[in-house]
Formats: sequence, structure tokens, C-alpha cells
Amino acid sequence: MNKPESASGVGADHIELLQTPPLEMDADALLQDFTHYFGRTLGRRTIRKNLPFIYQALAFSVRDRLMERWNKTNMARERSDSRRVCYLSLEFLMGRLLRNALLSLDIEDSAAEALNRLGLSLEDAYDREHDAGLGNGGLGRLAACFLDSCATLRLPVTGYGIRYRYGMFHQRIENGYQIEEPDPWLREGFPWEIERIELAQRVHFGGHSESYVDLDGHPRHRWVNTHDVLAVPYDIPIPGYQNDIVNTLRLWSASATDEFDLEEFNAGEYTDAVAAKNAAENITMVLYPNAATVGGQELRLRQQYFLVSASLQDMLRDWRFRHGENYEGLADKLCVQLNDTHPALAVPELMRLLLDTANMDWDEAWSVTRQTMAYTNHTLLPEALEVWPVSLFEKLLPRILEIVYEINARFISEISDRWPGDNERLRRMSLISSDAEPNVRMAYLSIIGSFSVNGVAALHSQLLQQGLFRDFAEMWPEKFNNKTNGVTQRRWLRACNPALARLITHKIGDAWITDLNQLEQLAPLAEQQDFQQQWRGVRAENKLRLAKFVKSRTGIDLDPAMIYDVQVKRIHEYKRQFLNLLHVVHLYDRIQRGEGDAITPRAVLIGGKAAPGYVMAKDIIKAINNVARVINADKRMKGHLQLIFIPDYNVSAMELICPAADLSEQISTAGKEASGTGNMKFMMNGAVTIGTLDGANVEIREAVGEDNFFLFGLTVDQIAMQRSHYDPQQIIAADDDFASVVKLLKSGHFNRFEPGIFDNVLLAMLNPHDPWMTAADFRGFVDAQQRASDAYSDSKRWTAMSIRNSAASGRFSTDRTMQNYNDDIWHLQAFD
Ligand code: 26V
Repeated sequence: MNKPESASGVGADHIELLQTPPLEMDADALLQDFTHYFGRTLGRRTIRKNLPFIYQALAFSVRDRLMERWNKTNMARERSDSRRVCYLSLEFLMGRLLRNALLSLDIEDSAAEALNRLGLSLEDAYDREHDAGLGNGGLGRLAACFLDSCATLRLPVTGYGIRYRYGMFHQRIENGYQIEEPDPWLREGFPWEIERIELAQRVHFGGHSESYVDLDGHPRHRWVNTHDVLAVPYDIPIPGYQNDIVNTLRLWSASATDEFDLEEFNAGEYTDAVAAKNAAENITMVLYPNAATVGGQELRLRQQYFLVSASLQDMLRDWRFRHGENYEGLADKLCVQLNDTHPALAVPELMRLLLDTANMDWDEAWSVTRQTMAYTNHTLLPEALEVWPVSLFEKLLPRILEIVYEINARFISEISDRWPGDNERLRRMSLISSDAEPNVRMAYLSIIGSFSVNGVAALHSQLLQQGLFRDFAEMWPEKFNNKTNGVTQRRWLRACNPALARLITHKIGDAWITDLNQLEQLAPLAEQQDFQQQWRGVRAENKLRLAKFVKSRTGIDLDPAMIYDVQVKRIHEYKRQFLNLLHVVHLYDRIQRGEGDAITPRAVLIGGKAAPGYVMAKDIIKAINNVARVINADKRMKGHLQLIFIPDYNVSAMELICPAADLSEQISTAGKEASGTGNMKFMMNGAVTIGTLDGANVEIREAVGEDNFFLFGLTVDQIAMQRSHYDPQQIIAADDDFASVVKLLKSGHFNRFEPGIFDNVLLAMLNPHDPWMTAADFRGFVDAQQRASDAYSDSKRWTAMSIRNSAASGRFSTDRTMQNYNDDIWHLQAFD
């Protein structure tokens, strides 16, 4: 029998390759390789007309250098047979990879020089790369930052995801409305991936489940008459920072199985056969944009099962390679971290593989499964908790449904033993809801099937245990824990803010790049005049750079003398972009009344995408754009106020935006934002936060001190207490400024020829049942904005606040987050 191949595919005969001398890292060597790829591989001759190929030729040259280290990392892992983590996520929002690779290999200067010799600029090459936008927002970008930190910490962590043909849609703004356009990000080729067809897996759908008795007389199940889809992996290298480690992100692409086609072909149905091929390949066609509520989209469930089944089969193949067919010790060597409930089917799928293909008995399989899975929750909004109709499971995943039923039956009997007669509790905790159309509750499946459940900020984890998951926290208190989010400083400071990175390194050395707590050393310099001046100089440069970008995207001239007041994130009611807009209208109102000179000049920048089906979020975008058009055209506002909607907000846009922001808007209704991570990117780069006590804002404020944070708004407890007698109309009537703002918005001043377009958003705010209680926080917000304005007009004071924010951001590195996951959940040994 053939020895099964290992996960990395590095078998026994790779020695020769690794014995060849490593590639040189200087400009000469890079230039030579570049020329080779440009001319011989890509077949281009003239450089001027071929910018995309300049990027590609450079990327190939860099990839070769990664590849050597990648092979070595895979070999080291195989030799040591170490425990490892697989991070399962429907989203990895990687952004661009070239610059990250150059910095990780410490060859950015060599690359710049190599291109310079040809009269080319490295910056131009960077700009040709399309973002890998395989995620919606915070949850997907978090996964990308995690991978960066794990490689840098030398932790054996593999990301598993989906290679969507179309990533997050592009946003165009037309007459103030959002228009969605597809994102064919692979069209010009993606030089970072390696197809691994030899590691393809087969994933079942449909058919039915059959029971039989095996040769030993044991009752068994098999899933038959299935429609199978092939999962083909594409590997992307994840370099650690200057440590020669390269981990793997494995993305699966769906393709039709050959037999599937053949059957139909033999029946003379050639066109049907090709159509069937399409149906299979549709599974990985497009990333789902998240909506206000989760809906039962069949294709989305297919995506989830496709990822989970292919990935787990891949992990078990790796296990067999080392340990053979006995899976008892699996949980000692493998931990599967579930990024939200999206890959929750990993629980019943691992059960299926252990029961049906490895012939384990239930108790053994269940014990292995529960000791392998760990689950991270990313939302407190009940409407965002995933459920799937039982009927859909029955049709698509009949064998998986059986297993879910069995898990539930055993779980229910556990509850009855512990709380006899408590039927209300049984109903509340059941995996299957008692709705008219019964649903499978994916969060409960994740909790029951895992040994660890964590939230993503201290407040969020605490609220989960008191609220949504209260019954489960009572049953298994030891499972619940917190892991506050972070961001990687390699991308979100070192790469995106080179001028500030240089200044910081000049002052305190470069250890902060892998140990962000080093930034504390900046705190004593906060008041120092020279340093302040340099700090302001860098920030001024960054503001000019952003102004250029805004000009190119919108045609508007941003005034860099103004305070840049920035809110960029997905558009959602709970994030309260509309509250931000109310403040802008209030400033407009004051300036109109002649108070312009009393107001600190301000440019308000708002960016973000709305889910295509989320009508209210789209109305908010339209409202922002209408108000912006009136303000920016009004001569009286000149030098006082600007409002700009930045179209198509994404990772690369944030890389220009966060180094230039003065004020970071983190203004969600308390108790709704699980953590936030944009807040951390801004802080790291020296923006000061105006925010509510929500998510990680609480910890940000604690770290930087209350004097360096503009706090406003009701707390979680106050929100709960005031909800029952909340009366927005009365709040507005009692506040002249607020009444005037609402009057302006109702008057048609900002929508002269578009009557009624603000009705939706206004009515929502005026509703006593407004879940986001926007009106309640208007006054507090406006006052906090005034305090921010006052602070900004004292440039020394502001600069000190800015420096202190950056200095206190050490805790918000994903290096710390990953260390916490590893200490408490994963227990991995770092590569030596
Ligand atoms: C939900 C859905 C549902 C329908 C289909 C597509 C889709 C895609 C994503 C989601 C997830 C929403 C949850 C989420 O993004 N949470 C965010 O996670 C961040 C990282 O932990 C955190 O900083 C944010 O506060 C939290 O909102």
C-alpha cells in the first residue's frame, strides 16, 4: 500500500531541493529573477506598458524566497510531530501581500533598488496588486492578523478557508446611492497561491443515510447516493516577521468530480453534464456579504459544509500519515478553532468521520470531538446568531442531521439529569428550536461540541455569560473565557505608516515590531517639544497623503489643516453612523447661524459598505452623501466644515486612512459591538478615540487613561434601565440644538428634489422602540465632540494625547492575543 501523503505534501524525496544554496537577497539577485519572470515566464518585452506584469514578476521573485522557507517550515513540523491548530474561517480578509512579504523577508530596500535600476517604482508595483478581499470586515481581518502573529510567534497554525472567485463587492457611489459591483480579484492572476490538486478531497451532498450491520455485528451508518463535489486546495504562504517561518493558509475551491460528468455524458446529455459542473463550482463562486439578520441561504450552508468537510478530511489524512488509523489521541495533537459559528458543522462532521469512516463508537468519538473543538463568538446581536432550517439540513446533509439529533438527544438527557423537571430550560437550551419551522441553533452546537468558548473583548465575554449563553455558562462555567482582539502592528503600523515607524524606531529602536509593549517608552516623550514637532510633522505628511487619495476617489479637496474626524467600518444601525451625521448637521447649523469662527475646523470622513439587502444601511449612505453635497457646496462652510463619504472602503484604503486620522469614531450603542478592531488600528497610529463604553473601547480607555479618551453615552446598564421609558420625541423637544437638527433634516433642505428619502432613518430614530437608542446619546456625543475640538485647538495638548495613545496600544497587538489563545486554549509549542 502507498504511504499516504503528509499535509504539506513534502514526502521523502525533497532533500535535493533543500540542499541547493538559498537564493540571494540583494538587489542584483532580485533584478536577475525579475527579468527572468518578466521576459521568460510572463513573456513581456516592454516595461512601460506592462505595469501589472511588473508587479507579477516581482511577486514571483519574492515568492521563490518564501518558498524555500515554507518547505523548511513544513519539514520541521513533520519531523517534530508537534501539536497544531487549524483555524477554520469562512473569511480571511488578507488585503495585499507583496509589501508584507518584502518586509517579512527584510528585502524591501533591495526590491526598491532593483526596480529603480529599471526606472520603476516599488510603490507603483504595490499599487497594482488587487486586495484579496475574502471577508466582510472585522471578523475576516482578525483571522488575517491572527495568521500573521502566529507565524511571527513561530506557532504551528494553519488557516483553512474558501477561495471565493468573487470577493467582497466593490462599492460605487452614484447620485449618493451605493451600487455593488463584482470583485473578480483573480482575473489578472494571483501569484501567491500554489494549487495542490494532489491533495483534493471529496465532499458529499444530498442522498440519504442508510443503516447496516458491519462484519463484526456492529450497527453502522453510511451516507449513500450523494452528489459529490471535489475540493481543491490552494496554499498561500504566511511569512513570520524576519524569522524564516512560513505558515500556510489553505483555501478550497470547488470543482466537479469527473464521474459526475461522465455519467451524464454517457446518457448523451452533454450540456446537462456541463451544467452540473457549474452547479458544483458555484459553491465557491462568491463571498456572502453579511446582512442585518442571517437568512437561510442554501448556497451559504453548502459553503460552510464544503469548507468543514474538506478541511477535516485533510487534517485526518495528516493524522493517518503519522499515526495510522487509530484516532484516540487526536485531540492531543490537534485543536480546531472555529471563527464564529460559520464552521460549526465541524462538530457533527468530525463525528461523522470518526463514526462512519473510522468505525469509532459514539462515546469515544464524542470525547475526541469535544476535546478538539474550540469556539469564538463575535456578536451579541441575537438576530445575528446563525440558525438553519432542519428541512434544509434534511435535504442537503441528511447524515449530518442524524448526528445533530443524536447529539441533542444525549445533551437533553444530561440537562434532565441535572435539572429534573425543568422543561422550560430544556426548551431554551435545545439544539433544535421549537419554532413553527424548527431550526438548528449553530451557536449551541458550537458550545456543546467545544471545550472552550470565548468572546473577543472583556465586556463582550462578560455579557455573553450573563445574557445569550447564560444557561450554558451556568452548566459549564469552566468552558467560558475572554480573549481580547488585537491587530498586527506589522501591517497596521510598520507597513502602513512608514514615516511614524521610522520616527518611533529612531527613538526607541525597532523591538516594537515584534513586541508592541515597547511603545510604552514613548510615553515619557509625550510632552517633549522636539519629539512633538517630529510627531506632528509625520502626521501632517500622512494627512496630505490621505488628501491625495480622497481627491483621486471623490474629486474633493480635503483641507489638511482641519481635524480629521473619521468613522470607517461596515454600515450598520448599531454602529450609529447616523449619530455621527446628526453631529455634522448640528455643526452645519451652528456655522449657518454665524458661529463658524468658534468652531474648530473639521473634516468628517465616513466610509463603509452596506450589505446589499440591508435597506436601512443603504438609506444611511444616501443620507450622508446628500448632507455632504450640500455642505461641501456651501461657501459659508469653507474653512470650517467638510463631509466626505469615502467610497469602496477596504483593507488598502484603511492603510492610508488610519495613519492620517486625528479622531477615531467608535460610537456604537453600548453592549452591541463585540470588540471592534478599527479602534485599535487608529489608536496605534496616534488617533484619539471618541467613544462609548462598548467592546474593546473599555480596555482602550483603561490603557490610555480617561484624560486621553473622549467618553460619552449611556452604559450597558443605563441602556437597559432606560429602554422601557425611552421617549426620543421628548429628548428632542427638550434640546434646542437637537430640535433644530431634526427640523433641518425634515425640512427637505438636504433633499430638495428627493422628497421622503430620509423618512426611514428619521422614523427609526424617533421610534420609542429604537433598539439603538440614538437620540439618547445625542447630547453626550455633541458635548464630547466639543471637548475634542477644544483639545485639538491646543496643539501641544493634542499631540501629547496622540503620542500617549500610540504609547499605550501595546496590549492591542494580535501577538498578545495569540499568546493568550496559546496559553489558555491551544498549548502549542513554538517551532525551534
Ligand atoms: C455574519 C454573516 C451572516 C450572513 C452571511 C454572511 C455573514 C458574514 C459574517 C457575519 C459575522 C458577523 C459578526 C462579526 O463580524 N463580528 C465582528 O467581529 C469582529 C472581530 O471579532 C469584532 O471586532 C466586531 O466587533 C464584531 O462585530
